[in-house]
Amino acid sequence: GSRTITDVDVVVCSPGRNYVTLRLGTTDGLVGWGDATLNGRELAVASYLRDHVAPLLLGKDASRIGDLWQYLYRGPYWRRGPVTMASISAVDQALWDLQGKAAGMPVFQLLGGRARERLMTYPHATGHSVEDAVASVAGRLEEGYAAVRVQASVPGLPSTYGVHVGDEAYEPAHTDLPDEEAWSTPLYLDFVPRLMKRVRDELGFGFALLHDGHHRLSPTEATWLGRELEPQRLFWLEDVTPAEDQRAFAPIKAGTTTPLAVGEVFNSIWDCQELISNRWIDYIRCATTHTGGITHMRRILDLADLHGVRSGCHGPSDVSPIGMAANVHLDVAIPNFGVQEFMGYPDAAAEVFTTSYRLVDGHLEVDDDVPGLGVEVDLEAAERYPYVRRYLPVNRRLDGSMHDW
Ligand code: GCO
Ligand code: MG
Repeated sequence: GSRTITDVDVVVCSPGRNYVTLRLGTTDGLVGWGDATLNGRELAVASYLRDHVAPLLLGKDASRIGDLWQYLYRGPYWRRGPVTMASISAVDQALWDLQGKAAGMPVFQLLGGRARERLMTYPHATGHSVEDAVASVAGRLEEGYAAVRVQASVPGLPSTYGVHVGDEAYEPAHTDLPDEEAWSTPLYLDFVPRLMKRVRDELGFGFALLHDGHHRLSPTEATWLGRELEPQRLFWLEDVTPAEDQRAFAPIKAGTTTPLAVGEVFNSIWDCQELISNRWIDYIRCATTHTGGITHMRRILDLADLHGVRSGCHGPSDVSPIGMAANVHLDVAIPNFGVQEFMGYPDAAAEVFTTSYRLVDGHLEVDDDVPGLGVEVDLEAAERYPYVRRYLPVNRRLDGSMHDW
């Protein structure tokens, strides 16, 4: 018979960092989970779900995933945007989770079945000096990773985004009000080629090396950096310039053979349509949590495959283990998988979320026999970790004006 949605709950918890979790219950007693975490703006999504989406879902047939997606996308008149699309993502993930549980199959089976045994996965290596950063990469390689992203403090700047603070592990949003970071393009451009050369000189070319520019360069500066980095044969150079200006990537692509990755702040296929169809990028970085869920990510990844673009789903600690599971189920099934980012999670997150994917020798693997997305959520544990206000930093140039990041 049909499976009707009987309850909709939104849980915001903070086991080490904030997560927005959607729970859907159905008449057949199944529970589906979805992730709607939007770093630094969590409560806006929680309200969108609670106040505007929950009333629409009650009584709906949970098996009609595609139709419910259209209902939530076309229905409100107002389309796209991170809050709307993260909310739709959570519903869509929860519906795929329910569909898998009803079928007794992991979601990747519903997506066409397994295409690979394990996923090349990259963690972050960071350092306050070049030596620290090289040592950090070496440590990651010893853990078994075949790919590593490296960021290090830019000499002459008081702090650099993407690098751990003190002894704490790097966590994007870690302050009650936005941290004010400082930026200098000349200092950055002077430093990064030296950093990457040292990594290759000391550790060789036997692994995929990645770097994230966090949207801070102009197209001309980005092209220069891409060229300087060509001898280090990067796996990718990420987010070189703010990508709402898709056409800015045409000259960069034409000017360097360093592969380009973009997309973690995108929320729909329309944000990357030109980037992909013109082949201006090599990897698409969208996260299932921010891009309308599995239903819409599949379209983006199919468009990408058609144009020789591979996946590199966003996987920082601010995508919850549910959203990571959604990435992982897509990753194992699609033909054009590239790499999966995995930052790991704060220890307390494991009290709330248990997953059927796991890290083995630096590669993510997912079980064959756990139905749905394979994530279980302990709501009592979640209650022990109430929401904590956290902001991402802002980025200012040395003259005090705001810069992109
Ligand atoms: C990445 C990202 C993160 C983001 C963070 C913002 O590549 O993992 O750039 O470091 O800055 O997810 O919320
Ligand atoms: Mg990034």
